[in-house]
Amino acid sequence: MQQKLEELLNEVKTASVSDAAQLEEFRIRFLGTKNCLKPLFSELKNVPNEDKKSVGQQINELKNAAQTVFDQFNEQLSNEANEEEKVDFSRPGEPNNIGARHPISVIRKEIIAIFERIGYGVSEGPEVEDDWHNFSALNFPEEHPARDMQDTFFVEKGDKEMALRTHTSSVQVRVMESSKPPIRTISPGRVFRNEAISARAHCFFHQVEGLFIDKDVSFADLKQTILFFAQEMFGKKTEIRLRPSYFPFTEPSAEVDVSCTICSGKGCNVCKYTGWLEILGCGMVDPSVLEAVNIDPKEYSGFAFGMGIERIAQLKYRVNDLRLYSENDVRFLKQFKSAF
Ligand code: 2U9
Repeated sequence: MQQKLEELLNEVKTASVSDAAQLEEFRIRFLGTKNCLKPLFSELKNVPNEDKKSVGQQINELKNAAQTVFDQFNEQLSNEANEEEKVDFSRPGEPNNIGARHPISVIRKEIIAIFERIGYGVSEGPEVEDDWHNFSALNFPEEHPARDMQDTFFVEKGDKEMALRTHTSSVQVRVMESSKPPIRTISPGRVFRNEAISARAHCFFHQVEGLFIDKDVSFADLKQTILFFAQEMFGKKTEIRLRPSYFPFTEPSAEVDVSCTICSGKGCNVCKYTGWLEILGCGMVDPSVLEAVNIDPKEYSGFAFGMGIERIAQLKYRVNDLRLYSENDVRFLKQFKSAF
């Protein structure tokens, strides 16, 4: 027994541990549930009575010595591990992948900035609209196809049937109801149409619509405003042309083209060899729209215009699949670094 104790004490004192596996081996051997000291405690009953006390003490001392040696090695190993984790200040930095604005936001901000320079304010309104603000006040006849389920998303709000707005003109109806002319406002926002999703159509997109109401506002004012916008957006040499069109809320109405931003009007595959690209629709606000919001059309006149932000982005960035704008693929999004 005495000899065994001395051997074990010697083993503890001369133990060398250089990694976590060896430390674990040491722990299991001397401190684990089946450690090598346990049989010594069992053998204690065979030791003569007069020696029991001192042998018991020696086994306990051996156990304490094993614990002390374990603690020392444990601390030594964890210090070494911490040493390895220390920051290496000479390492080159990780690239900082900061985000970029969404192209729709970039163009929206750019359009807003252009119109703010000529005195327009920004107005916003609800995406879920009632029939009056989305259709009736804007002179849509009861049987107009845009009111059809196939073109508009209808939703129920309590016992009221509402629509997801199909244009932001509804916001401008609200502005006309709550303020008096002169009115000069643009309304950016998301609009919804019940269309099958493809490269050229989506069930939602973004618009900026503009409205100018005052005394003696003429078609010439409209044309000059659109020219200013087109040249600010696409460059000073940009030309515009107006083609007659029809909208329920404007009369007369026109669609506006800009000279092709690629070939400057000479003809290329972007403008399909016409030299022109369509950018927006516009017109003089129909007198019945003014009447609907209690503005006297004999005293006031005005013009309005509307454009799709995706369309302007498409022309600026050459992106011709609408779906890319809402898929949130970072490889697409990170290409649009901008001042805005
Ligand atoms: C009020 C009265 C009239 C806004 C207008 C257009 C012509 C137009 C389209 C362009 C592409 C919609 O995004 S698009 O599909 N818009 O052609 N929008 S005039 O007319 C208004 C607005 C408000 C009170």
